[in-house]
Amino acid sequence: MIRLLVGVLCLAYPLQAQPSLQTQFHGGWVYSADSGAITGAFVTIKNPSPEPDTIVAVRADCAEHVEMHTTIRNSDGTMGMRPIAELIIPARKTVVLKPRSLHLMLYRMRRTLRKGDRCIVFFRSKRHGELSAEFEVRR
Ligand SMILES: [Cu+2]
Repeated sequence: MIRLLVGVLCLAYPLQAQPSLQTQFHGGWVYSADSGAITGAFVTIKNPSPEPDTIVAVRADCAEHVEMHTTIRNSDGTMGMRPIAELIIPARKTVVLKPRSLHLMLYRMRRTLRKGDRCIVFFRSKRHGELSAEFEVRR
């Protein structure tokens, strides 16, 4: 009986331990947008693992194309943005994507999104493969 119990625990442990160390996505939200338009999306990304993780690609069910962007100050003082190929989430750290900072750009919306609608965003993580998160249209 004890041997059986140990066997069951050994099988169960990796299944329970893995998700807790996976990169997590919290509070994802997106601006409302018309079909075909461009919009912005934001989320808090938490890496509970002792190893860094890198987001190398993003896609969404509601848009034909998604880019990760960073915000920069142009030489004339105005704000601009540019795509980034990778987003590193350091070990045991949280990275916040928010307006006028790091963000996601959703291009060519496949449908009109209004407040309360949802969009599923898929993040390709170097360490964990494809991870999905539900984003809600907030405003
Ligand atoms: Cu942008």
